[in-house]
Amino acid sequence: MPEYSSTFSAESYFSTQPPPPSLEHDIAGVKEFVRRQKERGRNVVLVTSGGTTVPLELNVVRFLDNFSAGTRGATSAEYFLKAGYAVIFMHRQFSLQPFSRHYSHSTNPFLDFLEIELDIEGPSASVVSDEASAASQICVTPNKREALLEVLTAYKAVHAAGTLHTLTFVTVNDYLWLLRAVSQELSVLRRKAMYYLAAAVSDFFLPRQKMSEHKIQSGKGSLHIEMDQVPKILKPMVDDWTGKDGFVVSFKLETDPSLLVPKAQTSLQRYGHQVVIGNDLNRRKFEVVFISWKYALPPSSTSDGTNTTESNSPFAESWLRIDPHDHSKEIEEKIVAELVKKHEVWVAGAETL
Ligand code: PAZ
Repeated sequence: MPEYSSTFSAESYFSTQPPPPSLEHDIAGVKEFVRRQKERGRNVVLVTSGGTTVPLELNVVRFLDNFSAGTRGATSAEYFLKAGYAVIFMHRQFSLQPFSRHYSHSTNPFLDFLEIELDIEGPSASVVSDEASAASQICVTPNKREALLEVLTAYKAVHAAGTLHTLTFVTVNDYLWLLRAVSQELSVLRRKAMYYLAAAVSDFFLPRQKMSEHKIQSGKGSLHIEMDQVPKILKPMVDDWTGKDGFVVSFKLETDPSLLVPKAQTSLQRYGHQVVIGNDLNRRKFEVVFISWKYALPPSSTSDGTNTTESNSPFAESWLRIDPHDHSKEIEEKIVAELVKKHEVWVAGAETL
């Protein structure tokens, strides 16, 4: 491997940091999935979801994590499936997944709505014995049946259609290697591929060459760790890995609301993709902002997109909102509906959205 340097371009990252051991196997599965969807003429969306970790040791005991439960990704994946897309769901191991997210162990544990119904021919219901459990059946609590049936029907239909392919990552290194390889596989679909990057990706990491092999010992007082910047991969993703044809949607998470729109605009300008969805940490479940291009393809002029007045700004800004108190609605339904419309225009080959 080439020598390690402390600033990483995407290229130097991949030539100095090792791929995850499962990469080849994972990509063989993706290749086959994409081939089948291409044969059927389906649009395919890659949804990334959940947070990446940064291990501090090679034999990892401690790691830094990025905030994300995986709600945005798992919920959006369901709406994309409903809209007829095939979905590659690339998520952080053990974060929420489409369909099973409705029965998360912490918010809606499934054991709580299952009931044991004892066989009337069997032993008395008041006696819990091995014999009784052998003669009993498991039933769903009546008032939970309708919702479960709806989720289960959609889940079984997706399985039967073979339109959902799941991949997992844990570390930021797993994520970067997978993202590159999956994007390259998906690029054969040209404009029919969408990339929906909702995962919360670490900005800093410890290169393998700097990591301690064993658990960092605590006897020496405070701990000082200098981390390197994770390379900005959106540019190579847009220009190279997806062959410039993919419809790329990235997310921008901020906690200072005044930064949301300018940071999303800067990101769109810098990477030249199609849409940035901005969300504020505390309002993300009921409000997001779409930043896209107002006129045509990203301007390739010398303008850096700053110092523009509202009327000559190249950016379109549109807010999507739902009622924060109405828990029967999910903002991802609106996000996905809006993206499907924009993607249709993109697939048709138009230069404008
Ligand atoms: O997974 P979740 O629903 O808890 O959170 C979703 C999110 C806020 C991580 C996502 O919408 C997002 O903004 N992802 C990009 C984060 C970033 O700027 O790195």
